[in-house]
Amino acid sequence: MVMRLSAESVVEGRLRSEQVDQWRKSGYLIVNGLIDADRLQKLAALADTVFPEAGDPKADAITDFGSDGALVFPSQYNIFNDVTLDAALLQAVADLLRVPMSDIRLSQSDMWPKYGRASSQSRGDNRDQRIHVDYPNHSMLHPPAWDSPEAVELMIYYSDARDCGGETRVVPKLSADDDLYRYPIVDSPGIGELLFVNDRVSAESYLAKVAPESARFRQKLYAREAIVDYRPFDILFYRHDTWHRGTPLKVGSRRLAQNVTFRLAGAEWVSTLHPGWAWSAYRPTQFFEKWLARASVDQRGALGFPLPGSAYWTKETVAAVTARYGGFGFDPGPYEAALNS
Ligand SMILES: O=C(O)CCC(=O)C(=O)O
Ligand SMILES: [Fe+2]
Repeated sequence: MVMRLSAESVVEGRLRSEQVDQWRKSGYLIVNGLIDADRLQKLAALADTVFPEAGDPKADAITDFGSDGALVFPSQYNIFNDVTLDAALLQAVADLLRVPMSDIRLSQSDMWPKYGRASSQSRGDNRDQRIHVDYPNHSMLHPPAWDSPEAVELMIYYSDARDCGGETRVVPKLSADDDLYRYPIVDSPGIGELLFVNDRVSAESYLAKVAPESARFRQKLYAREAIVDYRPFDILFYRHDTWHRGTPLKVGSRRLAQNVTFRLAGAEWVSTLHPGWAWSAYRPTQFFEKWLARASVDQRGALGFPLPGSAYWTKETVAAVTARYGGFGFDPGPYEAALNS
């Protein structure tokens, strides 16, 4: 019997210390109730209109992760940005990494659909994924020692596993010297000289030929998988070094989920996965400037906008930044106050 994991609730918007410990020791944590449900409901309704319905021929071309830019940060839709940088979410990430909120930076937010099909189309298909860790496309390096995590990955589910299946599976880390979490983590396609293959059957037959010891090791990972039995608005917190994979959805169904990643401010080798915000600040609608002007100090901080008290802020820079964003409602108050304190 494969173990089914379900969400624990969050009270008063803050993870309990046992929940933080679980993420830090086992590599995953599933919670519900962290982000306001009305907010998530609004975003779910938006995503429903952005992505093709199950059965729409347009869905046929979608066989891998991501929205291809349709719903990534920063978005023309404020609700997407505000869920991405939700205050309770930022606090939870800071709690998991055991750092002040000023030390975390956003490096990914992508909301995407997955569709249920009877068979995988190619080696790159994400229908039935090979067991993997996510660090290779997030980091130029390798995750540091287990006890010093530098990033938090999370997945917000907007669908119900009872309707569409497609449960993510994770391999819980059982102890500090768990064999399945041997270091460095190299037993996966796409690491070192091993070619990237997404589909489970193709990946395992490839590895059986070119890396038989890894292939045998991976059978133990599959044997220890646990199922994330998600409900709408559950959040799976995991890590760049957590073994996990996506599994097939029920044929004819659609799952909506959002992947978000935060890194430590100092971990510059953890890249931002989509184009980021640079070119967004030059759009005719000025959506990014408008959102930034109204964002909270902490939301801006998670993008690297200097916090009150930073050496960047002087009387002159406060005035200059206000000259840029004041017309959109930017309040220089917090930055000014820190100058005078
Ligand atoms: O679809 C899922 O449940 C997991 C996706 C995933 O792990 C990935 O695309 O890297
Ligand atoms: Fe993954």
